[in-house]
Parts: sequence; structure tokens; C-alpha cells
Amino acid sequence: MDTSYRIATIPGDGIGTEVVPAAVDVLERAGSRFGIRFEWSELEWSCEYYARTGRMMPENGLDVLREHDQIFLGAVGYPGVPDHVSLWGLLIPIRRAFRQYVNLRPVTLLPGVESPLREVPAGGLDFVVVRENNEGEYSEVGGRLYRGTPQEAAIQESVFTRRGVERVMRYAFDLARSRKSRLASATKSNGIIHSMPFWDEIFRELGAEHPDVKTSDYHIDALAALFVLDPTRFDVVVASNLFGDILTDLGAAIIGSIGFAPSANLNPEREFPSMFEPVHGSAPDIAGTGRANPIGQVWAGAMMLEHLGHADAATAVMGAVSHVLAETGVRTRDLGGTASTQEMTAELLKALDQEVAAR
Ligand code: GGG
Repeated sequence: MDTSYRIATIPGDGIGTEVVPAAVDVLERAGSRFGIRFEWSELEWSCEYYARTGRMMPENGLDVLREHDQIFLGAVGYPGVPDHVSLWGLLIPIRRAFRQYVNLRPVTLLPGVESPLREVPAGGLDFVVVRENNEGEYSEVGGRLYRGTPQEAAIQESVFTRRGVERVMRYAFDLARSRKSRLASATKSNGIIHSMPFWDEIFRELGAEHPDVKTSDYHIDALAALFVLDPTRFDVVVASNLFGDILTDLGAAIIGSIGFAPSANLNPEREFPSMFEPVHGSAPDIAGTGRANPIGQVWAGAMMLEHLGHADAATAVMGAVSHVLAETGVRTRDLGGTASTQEMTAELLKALDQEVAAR
């Protein structure tokens, strides 16, 4: 197996520039212990780059990324650049050009962390949201009419294709089969009259092909309530682009902090690089203060190791994260502690060394 990888890092904006170097340190340490070599290319694409050049990434940006095995991204978006400009100039073109149609977002309560939900016991949450990542409500189809007049209007079309819906659902069914064989679908076919009944229809068709997987569907409003009232019932949840995005911020909240939550933008066929990023954004309110929690980025790094076929290294990294949270009082501010990003990273490195030594 090739154990040398070219990884493009895009720290991006705000705390992305703090948590990416922290996670790179952890991955480098894991690499040195497990015989994996990384060649990192740091790309400065960001809102600052936009302010200088008028683009979020250069015209040949996707060609540059294509030369890499994987992409490791921090955060995108900063005050001064409209969010739709920063997202559609960087994150979304990457997800689409590289057919990263699965956005995998684990909702796992780590050892030593309390959920804000009163009835969830330690370690009591372990499910995954599979978010459709290439189409759906994130669409360029539409426009603005009669700008600046009293008749001004905005039209936004969602795009759901059979191919797009089927492939993400097939991934979710397969994932469910590798876990507890339970799959829930997020819909809203009572209010959204075309796309969501289509989504439900395909879910039913694929359900018939996977009789060993127990399926259920929930309207997104009821599903959001269940994430709070009864989240332990879930194993795998499949959702459209927008529903999955919203649900996983809630998922991050119930595992104790948005600072923890990781995500993997996967091209399951491996024709293109996949991209690994935390769920959180650039957090301009704490950017530059050294207070960001690096764990979401480190966990995204563990997902990258897993995708590269290094489950042992990924397990060691997550073992280190669990050790620090369960066995030490070291906490960043989002968790009510005082540790800086650097202090948390130093603790993770120490725990990783112990984790490897104990094997
Ligand atoms: N960590 C990447 C990031 O900055 N995400 C911010 C965001 O708003 N993402 C929207 C999305 O995932 O669709």
C-alpha cells in the first residue's frame, strides 16, 4: 500500500487558520508512529485572498487540488465577504467538481463529555447523518426579478435527480448494513409537493431492495424534535443537502459542542480527492484569540486516515481524543475550560504517544 500522501490544506478563514495547523501536528505525529508520510501543500484560499484577488481560489484551483490525494479544510466565511460568495467560490465548487456527494457527519458523544440533554447517559449517542452534498436545495437555479422595485422577487429552485438521490441513499443503506441496520430518512413531503415525495418514493424503492434494513421516515420538523427528545433511537439518518446541514448543527449541539463535530465530504468511488473538514465555521467572534477547540478538525483528520485505509492510526487518534476528554481536566472554552488551542493540542500529542506506546 502507498503510505505517502499529498494533502492539500486550506485553512481558510478565522479559526480555520488555528485549528488546521493543530490537527496537522496531530496527524504528523500519528504518521510518524504508523509509517505514514504526508506531503502538505498549504493553500491560502480564503476571504482574505478574495479581498486581494476578487476570487476565493485561483481560476485553476480545482486543477491544483486534483493533483492531491485528499483535501483538509478548516473554515470558510468571514465578515466583509457575503457568505454566498465565499461558499460558492470555494467549498461548493470543490464538493461538486470532485463528486463528493456524501457528506458523512458522525453524531457521537465522546467519553468524558456530557450531553446538554438530561437523559442521555455517558457515551449514549452514536449515530451518523449522511447528507446529500451535491444537489438539492443548494442550487444555482433561479434568479432575482425587478430588483429595487416594490415587485422585487427571488426565485430559488431545488434540484433533485434520480441519480443524485439514489447514490446517496445507496451509500446510506450500505452504511446502515455495516452498523445496526436502521436507516431513517428526513423528508418534508407534506409541505414540499414535488421534490420530497420523489425523495420518499426512491427511499421506498431502495428499502424494498434492502429488506434487512429497518427503514423509517420522519418529517424534518418532527425529526429535529426527536434529535432532542429521543436521539438514541437513531443509527443512520439520510437527509437532503439543506436538511442534513441543519440537522448536524443540532447533532453537534447534543454531543456537547460544535467544536467537536467532524465531517467527511466523500467521493465514494475514489475517482477524485475527498475533503475533510469540521462542521463548524470560522467563528469570527473568537478568531485570533487562540481559544478554538481543535478536536473537530482532529476528528476530521481521523476520518481522513480511515478513508486512506489507516484504521489503526485513526483509532489511535480518536483514542487520544477520548483519553484527554475522559482522563484529564483539559478543556477549551467552548467546554467551560480555560485551555488554549495549543494547550489542548499538546495534550492530544501526549495522549497519542501514550496510546501508541500502550499497543
Ligand atoms: N468547516 C467548513 C465551514 O466553514 N463550513 C461553514 C458552512 O457554512 N458550511 C456550509 C455547508 O457545509 O454547507
